[in-house]
Amino acid sequence: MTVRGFHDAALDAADAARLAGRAPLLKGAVLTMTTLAASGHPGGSMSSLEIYQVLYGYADIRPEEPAWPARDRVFVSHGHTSPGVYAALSDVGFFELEDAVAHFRQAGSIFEGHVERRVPGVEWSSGNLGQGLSAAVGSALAARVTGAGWHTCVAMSDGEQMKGQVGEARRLASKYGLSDLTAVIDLNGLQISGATSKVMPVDVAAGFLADGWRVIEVDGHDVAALYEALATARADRRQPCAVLAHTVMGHGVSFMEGDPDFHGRGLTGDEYGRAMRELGQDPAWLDRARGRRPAPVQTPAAPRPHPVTASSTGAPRTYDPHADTDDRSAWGTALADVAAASPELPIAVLDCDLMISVKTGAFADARPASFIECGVGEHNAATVAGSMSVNGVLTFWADFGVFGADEVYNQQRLNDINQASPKVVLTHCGLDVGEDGRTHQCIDYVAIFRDFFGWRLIVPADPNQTDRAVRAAAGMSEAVALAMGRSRLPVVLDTEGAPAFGGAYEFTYGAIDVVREGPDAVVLAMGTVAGAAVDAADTLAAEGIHVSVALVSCPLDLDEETMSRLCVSAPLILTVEDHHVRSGLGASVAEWLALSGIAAPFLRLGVDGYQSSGAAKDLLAAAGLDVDGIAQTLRLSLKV
Ligand SMILES: Cc1ncc(C[n+]2csc(CCOP(=O)(O)OP(=O)(O)O)c2C)c(N)n1
Repeated sequence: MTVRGFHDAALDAADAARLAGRAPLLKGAVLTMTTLAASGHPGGSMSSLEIYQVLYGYADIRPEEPAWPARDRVFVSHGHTSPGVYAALSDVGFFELEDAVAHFRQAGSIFEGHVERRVPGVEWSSGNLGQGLSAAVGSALAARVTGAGWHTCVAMSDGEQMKGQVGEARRLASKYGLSDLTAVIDLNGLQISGATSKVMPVDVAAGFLADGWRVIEVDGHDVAALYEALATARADRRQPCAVLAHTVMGHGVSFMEGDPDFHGRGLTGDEYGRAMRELGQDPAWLDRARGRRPAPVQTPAAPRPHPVTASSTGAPRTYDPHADTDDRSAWGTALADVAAASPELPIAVLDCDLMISVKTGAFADARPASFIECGVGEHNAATVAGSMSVNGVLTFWADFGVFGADEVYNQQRLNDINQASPKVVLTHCGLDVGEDGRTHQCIDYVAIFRDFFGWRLIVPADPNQTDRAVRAAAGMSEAVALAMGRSRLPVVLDTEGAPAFGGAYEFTYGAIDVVREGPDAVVLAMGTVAGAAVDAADTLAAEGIHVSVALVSCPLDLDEETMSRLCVSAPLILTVEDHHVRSGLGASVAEWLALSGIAAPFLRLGVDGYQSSGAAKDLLAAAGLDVDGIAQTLRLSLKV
């Protein structure tokens, strides 16, 4: 019997015969579940079926312990072939086949139309084509950073080879010599609109070869050949390998073979009967499965390992009022401190050719093996970060806001769906980007992260709060985005003239920090313009106008108690932010007021259009977001 781990050079003949003998049953399961659900993707599931049989049959995984930490990682990038994945996983014992067949694509079931991480054996939810290789690269990098010995495999389709992110991932794998990584590509030559060669010609082998991979071509329905290719790939210690598996869409059923119509539809009753008879399977399976569908799903969702977090993060630093520094530098320094305080902790920092601007150089110098330069490949970097975070590494990625958030919205969304916990540090947010102009002004980061369910967003007010927030984020098990501008900022001072966020201050997620108290108005300010809001309040105080200033660092989770205390009887509420005025802090506060039934006079100061190139101080002044502008808005609104 062939043992798990692809250590034998060839598949035992009895094993090969057993797998080949099971394939028609598993293809019958694919047809039964897609016919019962009247939707799904049988064609690709059948072309990939033997690939899944061999991967799940011989990777070093434990069906009885799906989260075994040392397991090989098997990723599936073309998540629409979930029927094939579920059939093959059940066949090695991850769950009962009938459960998946009966509950495929049923509301509330874990057996979704695209593979989902809640299904035991599934490493990564996919369905947005082109991201799976990046997830696998993240896993292979995580094995390296943690010193673990697992091998990573990823199954992909030929259609998704058109995506640019695949090229980004190939190059990163090759650059870092990830020989513990194998991709298997189902080359069935078809996709939704017909022949892949007509939809968009791609020379798959040439692409992998050009990027430094080894390429092995096999018949993707020959389990012995697939096994041998995967064993060869695994034994290769020099480079990552791509196994190009030549397959047939709808394999096993004559009228389905080679017909792209079966990419994405279930069979009619008549077609189902004919197909099952060809496969030697019982067409009565459909009615049996239908009978079971109203019963609850039996398979428990897979356990999720707790992500790695830092418990010691070093002594916080306090920047004094004359520090003349920026949040970016405070972040980079705090990161280096966290790494120094936890020398044994697996930490990685990803960069996309902006190390100098995003201030990760000190970490790169201290931990060069954990500093991963992804080049101009943000889509890949976003997914790599997510995957590393679920594979035992505290993972940071620092980039400009427009590239770490706007550019990669869908990758961050998929990280959310996967409950990954990367820490993404977004610099150059708002108008505060230097003189780069509107293409670089990330004025929508609150809006972006508002759309997700698991992400936390932190927008610190000054370098001291940045320092504390970075250390706190390193200890959080959630995905965290930290957003900041580029400029040097004033240190926010308390009423005694001491740093408001220095000394013993500790960052608490969701807290609102009230740094000035006054009865005439409430100013809720965020991020880059927090210091200006405080100075505006101090200017007005000298004129006899006393306003409260509350600094909101967590615009997606407003502290109820503080909001109520400040807003219930406020004569005027003003939000101030270097962000799109419709979708940032002002939107959060408007929503909070409406949901709380508070009808207070309410104004929003923010960015109401893309701005030109120019110094941040000039752009912010033009938007009324400097000290004078904020003070004047308050004077006019209070009619004094
Ligand atoms: C990023 C992205 N774009 C578009 C789609 C819609 N879509 C689903 S499958 C598919 C292509 C199918 O071709 P292939 O991946 O080769 O799968 P096969 O037909 O062989 O099953 C497309 C365009 C998607 N899922 N993800």
